[in-house]
Amino acid sequence: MADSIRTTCPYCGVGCGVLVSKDNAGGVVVKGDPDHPANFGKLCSKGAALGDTLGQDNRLLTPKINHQVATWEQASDLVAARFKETVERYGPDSVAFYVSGQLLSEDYYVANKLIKGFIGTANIDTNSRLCMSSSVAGHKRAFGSDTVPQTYEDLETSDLVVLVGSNLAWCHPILFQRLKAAKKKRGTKVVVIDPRKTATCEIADLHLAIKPGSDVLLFNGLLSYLDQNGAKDQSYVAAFVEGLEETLHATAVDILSVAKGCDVSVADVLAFYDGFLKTDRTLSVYSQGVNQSSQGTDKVNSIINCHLFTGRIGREGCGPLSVTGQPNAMGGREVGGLANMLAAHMDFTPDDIDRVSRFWQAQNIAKEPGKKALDMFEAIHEGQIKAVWIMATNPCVSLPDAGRVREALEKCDFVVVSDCVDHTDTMAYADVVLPAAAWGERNGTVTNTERRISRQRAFCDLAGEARPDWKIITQVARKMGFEEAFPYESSYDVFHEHVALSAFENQGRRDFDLSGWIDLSRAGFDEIEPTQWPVGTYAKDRFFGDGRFYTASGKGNMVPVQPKSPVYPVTADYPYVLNSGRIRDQWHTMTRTGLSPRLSTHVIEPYLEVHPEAALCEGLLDGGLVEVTSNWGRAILRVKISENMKRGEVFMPMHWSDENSAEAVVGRLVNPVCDPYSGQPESKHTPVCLKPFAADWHALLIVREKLEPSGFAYWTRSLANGCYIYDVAGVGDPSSWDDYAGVLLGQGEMLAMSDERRGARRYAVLCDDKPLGVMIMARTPEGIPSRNWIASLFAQEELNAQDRLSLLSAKPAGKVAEKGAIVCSCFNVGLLEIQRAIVEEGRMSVEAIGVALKAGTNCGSCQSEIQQILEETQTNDQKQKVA
Ligand SMILES: Nc1nc2c(c(=O)[nH]1)N[C@H]1C(S)=C(S)[C@@H](COP(=O)(O)OP(=O)(O)OC[C@H]3O[C@@H](n4cnc5c(=O)[nH]c(N)nc54)[C@H](O)[C@@H]3O)O[C@H]1N2
Ligand SMILES: Nc1nc2c(c(=O)[nH]1)N[C@H]1C(S)=C(S)[C@@H](COP(=O)(O)OP(=O)(O)OC[C@H]3O[C@@H](n4cnc5c(=O)[nH]c(N)nc54)[C@H](O)[C@@H]3O)O[C@H]1N2
Ligand code: SF4
Ligand SMILES: [Mo]
Repeated sequence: MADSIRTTCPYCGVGCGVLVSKDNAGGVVVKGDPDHPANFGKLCSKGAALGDTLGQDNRLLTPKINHQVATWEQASDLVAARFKETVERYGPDSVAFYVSGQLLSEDYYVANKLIKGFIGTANIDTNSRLCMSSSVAGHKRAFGSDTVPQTYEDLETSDLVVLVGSNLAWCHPILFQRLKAAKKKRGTKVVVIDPRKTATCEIADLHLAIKPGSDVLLFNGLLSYLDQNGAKDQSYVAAFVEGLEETLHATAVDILSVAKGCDVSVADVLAFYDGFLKTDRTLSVYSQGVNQSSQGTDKVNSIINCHLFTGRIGREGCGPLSVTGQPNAMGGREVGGLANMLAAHMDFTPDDIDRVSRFWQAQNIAKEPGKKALDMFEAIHEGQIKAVWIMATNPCVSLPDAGRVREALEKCDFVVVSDCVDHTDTMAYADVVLPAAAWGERNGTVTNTERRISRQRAFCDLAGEARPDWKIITQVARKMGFEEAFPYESSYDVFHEHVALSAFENQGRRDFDLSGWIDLSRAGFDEIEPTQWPVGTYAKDRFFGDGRFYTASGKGNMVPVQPKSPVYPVTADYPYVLNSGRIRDQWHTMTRTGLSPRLSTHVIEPYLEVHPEAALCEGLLDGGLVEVTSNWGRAILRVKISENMKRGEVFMPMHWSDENSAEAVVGRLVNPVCDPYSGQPESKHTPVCLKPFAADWHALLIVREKLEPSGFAYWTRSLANGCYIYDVAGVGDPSSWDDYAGVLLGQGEMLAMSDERRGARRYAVLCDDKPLGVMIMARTPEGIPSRNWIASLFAQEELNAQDRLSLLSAKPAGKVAEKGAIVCSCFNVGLLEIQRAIVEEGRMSVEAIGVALKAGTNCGSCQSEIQQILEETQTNDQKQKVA
């Protein structure tokens, strides 16, 4: 390996550049790339921990047929034969691909070409349907094309940044840091619009905790206010915008109605509207709080309307900016990975179909859009789709009504799953699993939020028999009889064709244009610098500032959108709105971030965040268990009481699966409702009811070897150095606790202790003076001690007498100060340590705490939480002084 390899982070859509080099111990060192224009050398906690995820322990190393090891020859023969047979027997629409924004553009291109061009159906959809499709639909309605007009620099040159439904601090941490730095420098005002108070509110001058789903009303009100106060950009609107009168007429609403409908004060609404009115450089950044809604597309257009009206679009520091989630969500849109797009930003119009079929020399090209994700799985359930190939996504966790998705896959004749790990909830339903190359092994391109194409470059050998996705699909395509159209021997070959298609008969008609790379050599491909498209003759930084849109008339469209009630409103039986989303240190279904002990310390269990009054009303205790039920499914989660929630709304993270918990899959609860234009599911709004989950006992289990948990009413697993930590709870006691502990903890020297009065028991099994397993059982959750010091004993060479005693007394030996929940995962600094630094040492700023504890001084991802701890600790301290 060269001194260091430049590649791109495989997580979020910020698309940070990463430098990978070897260390002296045979491992690798991962650093931010100082020359990458997304991050200039910084990485967030997830990026900084990438090195922890490179091991082969959990990798899928060979193909498997019916869960038995098979050769590539056998597996690809079978996939090709079954898809071919199914198409011959039942027609092309009887098969489907379900793909992902985590594929590289080259993988995506080949999958799209195979199914749309040669199998002859557009039944290919992507998990970006659950992520970005409302933005795509909104953009197309307003601009005539799916174009993101703004760039990251606009975050730094704007005077007002409005964050709508975005928890930027946790989900796009490097953009958050750039914005925070800009705020410090130029005093940028920040407004956060989110029903929850999130870590992002650290930098908010104003937080509008709106009623879930009420965004359209809020932005329609803004448009009316702008109109009444003369904010129309006369010349821009007259020359470049359509739909003005109709939209103003249809959306007119007064501030009082807005305040009432959105459940925020008139003063706050006015403060937001006035700020927007008076600030030319206003940037609206939006994400899943906008997209994942049954009116997601309307929400997008309600925001864009205000920008078109004021001519604040495509200029420095102002415009609408949809931030993408996955590393290659944008690339997927570019190649046409959505069922309703054809390829290279071309649609299912007769001209585009003709153009693409000539380019591909495809006789059998799909003539109309295919099934979108939810409809696709419904068609599988109904038996219309009989063979499906799932690549780089875990729909049994992430799709709404995941119980029904599982039923569908169970019934499906033939299910293929390509993944890089050896176990996922979805894989359990696969007839064939195919081992894909993982991050460090992949070569190709990804496009980030600001349309910047960066290279992913391989820095290690393929694990086992893993292969890059483009190669797997190419092999199957050839075996299906399409050798000539799939001649690719490298990702360069695919990229080259993708570039050529973007340029084919384009002449500036389509925004997506890479024609400047048409003569790029293989070596040139290897050296591509991070570059924003369009690349070539029509290159520009920003779109639409010049008033040229891609609609038929060439004008931008204002769209008359109306607020709507949710399809499933809350009822007396299901009185709370379930919101769901992300936490700082985990990525989606945890197949990769779950492998990092340090990323597992920040949040150790699946939880439900509840407002104190709601908790009181439902009899829920902080740290207890709650059963959450919707019309579609149920979950058991740890209760986290928090003032950050609105009273009627609860929040659960989306990350846990059956792989690492008993019943904490978010998708099982979520209503299968979609936006009518985009088909994007309403993942942020499901009516649920809550009730305390009464367990007879609770236990902390720390074991060296992974357990196959069974018989627990509740369990969840997290990873620590040298051990696995299980939080479990049960209904009914085992006939013998001693025997039970023996089975769970393994063979060795057993230490046991029971506290008959409290009904508590503690066991430790040692082998050669090292702990093999520890179990601490109590009747209530408060009886369970903190895990950090117990887990740390597993990393010790041997246990002394005092350690043994401490295990059984469930108290650390000597005077070990408790850390509390980990806040800074880079330096393993806990809440209690930070509180002590504030109260006992008077460290009164994030910087001062950094100096004392190092917390927040590496990746910076925890700085918002430290700020919140500072505020809360100071308030509590004052309260105590007053009392
Ligand atoms: N740590 C981490 N980062 C990630 C990811 C990850 O898994 N982990 N995933 C990446 C991906 S794929 C994506 S798509 C992005 C998502 O990034 P974000 O969209 O920022 O993240 P979410 O947590 O899904 O949701 C954002 C916010 O929407 C709010 N919200 C809910 N309902 C409403 C509403 O009606 N109106 C408004 N205005 N807000 C509402 C939620 O309370 C939540 O705080 O994150 C990316 N980055
Ligand atoms: N309730 C609720 N549901 C949601 C959301 C929400 O906010 N709330 N958010 C939605 C959003 S925005 C998203 S993006 C989705 C994400 O949901 P998913 O896409 O289902 O989640 P991931 O865990 O990212 O799944 C990616 C899979 O691909 C594998 N993989 C990684 N790299 C590769 C590769 O190179 N090749 C192959 N073949 N496999 C690979 C990983 O091991 C993993 O199993 O969830 C959606 N679902
Ligand atoms: S912000 Fe973090 S997760 Fe996103 S690309 Fe950068 S390092 Fe990766
Ligand atoms: Mo996403």
